[in-house]
Amino acid sequence: MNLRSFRAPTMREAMQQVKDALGPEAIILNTREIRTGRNPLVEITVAQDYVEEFAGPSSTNRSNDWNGPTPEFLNKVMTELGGMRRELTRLRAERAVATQATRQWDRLMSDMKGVARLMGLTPDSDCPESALVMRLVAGGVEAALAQSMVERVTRGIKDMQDRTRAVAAEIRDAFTSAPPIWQRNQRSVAAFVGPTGVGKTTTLAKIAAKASIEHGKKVAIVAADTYRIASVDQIQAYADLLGTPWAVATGPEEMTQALKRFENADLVLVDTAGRNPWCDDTFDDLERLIGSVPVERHLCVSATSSGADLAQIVDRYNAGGVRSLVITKIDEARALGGMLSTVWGTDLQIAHLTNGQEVPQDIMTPDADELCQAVLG
Ligand SMILES: Nc1nc2c(ncn2[C@@H]2O[C@H](COP(=O)(O)OP(=O)(O)OP(=O)(O)O)[C@@H](O)[C@H]2O)c(=O)[nH]1
Ligand SMILES: [Mg+2]
Repeated sequence: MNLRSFRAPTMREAMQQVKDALGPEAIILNTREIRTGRNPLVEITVAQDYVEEFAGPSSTNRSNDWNGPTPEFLNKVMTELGGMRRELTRLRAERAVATQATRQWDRLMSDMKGVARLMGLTPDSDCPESALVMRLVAGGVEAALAQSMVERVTRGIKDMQDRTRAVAAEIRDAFTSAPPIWQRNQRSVAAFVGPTGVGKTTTLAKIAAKASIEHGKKVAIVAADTYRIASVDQIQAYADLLGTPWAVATGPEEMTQALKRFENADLVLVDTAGRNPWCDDTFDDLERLIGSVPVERHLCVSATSSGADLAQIVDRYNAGGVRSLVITKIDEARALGGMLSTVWGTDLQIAHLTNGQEVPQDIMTPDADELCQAVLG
């Protein structure tokens, strides 16, 4: 598009210039006042080629027998109109999608509020307590636990930041850590107990490797999981890899013999069978196997379990005495708040977190600040 500007002291004079130069059909695109010198000027910008195309090249000297816009001009206008129509259709479609997304989002929020109400929460965005509870629930904390913790900890505190600080301090306190199993000063016998498939044997192998290779401990392994086919082979494979002595114990006598055999080891690691925690036989068998020998029990639970399940699993195993917790598979968990259920209301400490399948690197000691941040966001 070819633009042309006309300047004059007044609008009337500027318009006259336009008319004189391009005729009355000139298409005005913009007018503005210019204050560069002492006296202000008016500037009119017109689309010159539109005038020429609209009225023909001779439009400026046009006589009264003008017959309307040229066919070229009409073609051009029609093409541009077609383009605009397509653009409008596209924008309408975009707006429809956006409106649909907004409706879906509103429906989702309304569903969430309904669920929260059913859970006994009060998802009132104006209520600061509720905002904190929702934040914890979003971090994976069980709803009932989030609600009761926030209510108890923030009672009497008015300021929102102080409330958040109080909750954070409570979470940090709950996540106290036990010393790493590979760093004990005295000889210890550590049995890994817990539900099926949570990573007991893998964790044992990680700790065996850390203790023997990085901390120079004399390590021995007892394979006491004779419930699952191939579990002994798994232990043998790790023991051979690490050059660690090992033995199998299928019952209490063999367990006593194995511990006697390894009485000079700094650290004896006992692999137990993963069993259904809701089944009483599980605990009877476990007691029969390790109940009468001096063994510390380290409960392995997976961070991928729900907070409610974790709380009950810990309850059941803690009845037999648990020395520390190992929380496994944090790499697979979408939120870590469920972990709060393992320690809340207990004096249990977390010895290790595991975050992958690689032996020995995917194991770490917990950091209360980091865990608190992961839960509270
Ligand atoms: N992603 C992930 N996988 C893990 C972790 N720890 C163990 N695993 C995997 O989980 C699976 C089960 O691990 P095991 O060590 O055999 O579990 P277990 O508790 O001994 O199983 P049972 O003896 O059958 O009860 C294996 O595929 C491991 O590689 C972890 O921290 N993260
Ligand atoms: Mg195992």
